[in-house]
Amino acid sequence: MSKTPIYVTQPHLPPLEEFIPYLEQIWENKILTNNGPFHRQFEGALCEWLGVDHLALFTNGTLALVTALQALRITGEVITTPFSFVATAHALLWNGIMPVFVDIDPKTLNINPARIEAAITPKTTAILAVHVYGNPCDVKEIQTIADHYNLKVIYDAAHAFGVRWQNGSVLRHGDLSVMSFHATKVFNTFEGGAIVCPDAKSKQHIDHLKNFGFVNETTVVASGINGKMNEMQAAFGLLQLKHINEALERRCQIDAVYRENLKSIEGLHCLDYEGQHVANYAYFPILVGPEYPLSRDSLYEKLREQGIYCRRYFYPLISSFSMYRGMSSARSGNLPVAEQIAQRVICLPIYPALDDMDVKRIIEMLRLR
Ligand code: T4K
Repeated sequence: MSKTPIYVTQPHLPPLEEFIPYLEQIWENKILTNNGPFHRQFEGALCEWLGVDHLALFTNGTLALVTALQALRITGEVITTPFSFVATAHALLWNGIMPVFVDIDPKTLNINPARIEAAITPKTTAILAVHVYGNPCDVKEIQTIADHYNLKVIYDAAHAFGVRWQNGSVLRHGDLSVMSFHATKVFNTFEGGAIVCPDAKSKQHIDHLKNFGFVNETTVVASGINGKMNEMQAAFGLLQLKHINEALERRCQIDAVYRENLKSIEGLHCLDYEGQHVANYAYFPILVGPEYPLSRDSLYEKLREQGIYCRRYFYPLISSFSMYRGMSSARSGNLPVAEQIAQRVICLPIYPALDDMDVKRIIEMLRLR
């Protein structure tokens, strides 16, 4: 039995020798950043692969989120989910915006559109929703509410690389969608991110914002930031794109094996997501029910003792961290579904290098054998 630690995820790395020619080219032309040749190539290749018309690359997803909010001039209050990585709400606070947490849907674990209207106040300017685990939000319903109340919609699509919904990329919905290419994601550029934009004009504005507001050598049009992706990241992204289909295929296989085997383990439940979408198998969350002999945390510890490092994404809820917990939308009782899910969820390892023996070993552990 393998004693190699198994993590919740591991980056999919192409053979090292395939990256050398890219490095040689960077060394040769000495352009390391600032919209260099790999950056330009990668933007085009990514748009094509994702099926979107415009995107702006960023050095990481969090700066992309912060910039997306700036680009849309969002202020006041923004309705969002407590069940996400903390960067979602932090991006609001960094912009001086008050997050207003709304409970999640028990099936999708995404923001529950039926709870949004009650949270809207005269100060509300936008909805910041998250396609958690890559499962699409109810984009239609969210847009209907946003149109009615004249709100912007931003999707934190950090988990949604390659996800398709109704014959197109899920990233085309909302005013802007923000992606992350962090090492732990389905597709990575070490660190990285992007904003998917609806048109060339908004992309241009975002390109200015991520480059200090510079339009040319002497003109600054906004108090921008440095959010640029560098040439090393872009080159790695181009190479990764060549391998993304095989990575997604392996994730899909692992997902299927887990689903089949978990059917016979009482008390462990796969996510009952019924969305008609092309998934990316970014995460494999399960919910630990009362019928299972161990609590979620005991299972988490037991797996760790065996070198299987699962994660309880997203526990604790964002709303329970000290900078949020005093807010009225974070009060206990306002977010019952999110609170319950955060106590029950555990994400099993899923990544292309996980072999069949590893998956078998994890399943045996879950059977408590
Ligand atoms: N919005 C959402 C919804 C997000 O999930 C995230 C990021 C963001 C926004 C912000 O995007 P970025 O600014 O990060 O681009 C990780 C990631 O750091 C974070 O990017 C991600 N979400 C979050 C869900 O997970 P941690 O603290 O759990 O990561 P860490 O370092 O504990 O890694 C988990 C496991 O992955 C490790 O046990 C081993 C493995 N690993 C990790 C790294 C970094 C590797 O094998 N190699 C590596 O290089 O936050």
